[in-house]
Amino acid sequence: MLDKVVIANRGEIALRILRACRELGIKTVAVYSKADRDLMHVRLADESVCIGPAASRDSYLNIPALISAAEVTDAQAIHPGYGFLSENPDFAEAVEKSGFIFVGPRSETIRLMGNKISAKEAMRAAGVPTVPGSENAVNGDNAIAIARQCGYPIIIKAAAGGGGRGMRVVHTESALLNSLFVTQSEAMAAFGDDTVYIEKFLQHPRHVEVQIMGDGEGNAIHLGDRDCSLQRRHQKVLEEAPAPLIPEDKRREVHAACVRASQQIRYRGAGTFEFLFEKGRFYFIEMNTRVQVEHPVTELVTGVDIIREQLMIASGLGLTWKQEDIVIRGHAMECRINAEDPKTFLPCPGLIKHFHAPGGPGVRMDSHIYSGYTVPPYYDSLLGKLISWAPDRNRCLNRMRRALDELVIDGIKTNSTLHRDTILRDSEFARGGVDIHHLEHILSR
Ligand code: MV4
Repeated sequence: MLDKVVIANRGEIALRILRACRELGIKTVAVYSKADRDLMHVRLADESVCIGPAASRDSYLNIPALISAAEVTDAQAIHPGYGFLSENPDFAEAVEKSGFIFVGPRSETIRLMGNKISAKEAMRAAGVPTVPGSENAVNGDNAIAIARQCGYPIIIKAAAGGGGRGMRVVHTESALLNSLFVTQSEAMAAFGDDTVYIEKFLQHPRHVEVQIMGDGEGNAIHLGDRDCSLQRRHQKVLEEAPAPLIPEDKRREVHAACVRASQQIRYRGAGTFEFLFEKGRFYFIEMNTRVQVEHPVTELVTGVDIIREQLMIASGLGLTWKQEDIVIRGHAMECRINAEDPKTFLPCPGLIKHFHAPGGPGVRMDSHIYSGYTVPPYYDSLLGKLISWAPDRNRCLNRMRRALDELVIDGIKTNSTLHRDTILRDSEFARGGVDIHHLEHILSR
């Protein structure tokens, strides 16, 4: 078992990682920026190291500072959490070249999946269904023919993009070449790589993803799926597991394909296959090589502690669970609680005068905030995640409504009213299976 781990993150996920380490008897090193001295996990960690000024670029994204923190504390491993450097192959490589264990996949796997063209190619080769489109890079010479083959509308995406960055929808051939050049130059500016590819544009998909875990030696399991369709401007707002209203044969098929692919690439750690689901079919779009914000809904329906498994795998102890022991039980839902104005969606940092977390049966709150904590303005506005579990989806919804009524966060604005008064009162959402446009649709009426 690992002896000491550096937690290269902040906020709720840093606290979540600290909790898993504690339960495994692993010592923890918190790293924090000058704006983050008062973070909950910094107080609880065995050791802590200030890694730089408030700006992420100078602290949570500072690779030498993070590796130095592992060196001075004599830690063995670095857990990147999500965001920041979690999917940066150069970071994973630097960690391992410095003699530390990166809690995540090999850097080559991160690099393979970071390029969306090579990710799709690897998945296609493993028998995972992908969105129809160009199998290679697209340029001014081949774009027109490829787009005709797909049929309009098409979407142009940056190979180095992902998560909604660097893409453009094209409806007609007359708009194609201009859109291609604009997407290429935006991709160059954003990622230093102007490679783009084309896909058929799906107009009303749901966003369904499959959680997998692999030991790096060719053994892998799936932990079922999640529906993350409720989003605004590519920011997920509410997630649930399992994805509602998917035919069971289709569900089994996509789970099996993800396990096969994970085994084929000898995937190590926690990973997520992202799919668009439309008209009864799954289409792979991207793979995330990190633990995700919404991992708790999967934990609640499987009973698997995903962060513990990541640490077990990084320790070389393999997976605790066999596929036949994984049973999806009941339904779970997660509301992301952000420090933001529920009307304008603008961030609202500041002093939390009073905080009370909901509790009772089937309720979990993953949050680092406390009464008297000041939310700094420098980072994303996630205050925490309120998660409910119940034997079925309807009871899970009722339990979430009840939990939101118990939540108290005084002093700053939050989006908890958006959850309680808009999303959880919407009859179409209550039926289940709404598409990725649904939240923006209900917000516009
Ligand atoms: C698409 C798509 C429709 N058709 N690809 C956005 C984020 C990135 N992961 C991929 N995205 C999309 N890719 C094809 N071929 C629609 C989206 C999309 C989306 C996907 C998932 C969740 C929210 C979304 C919001 C807008 C667009």
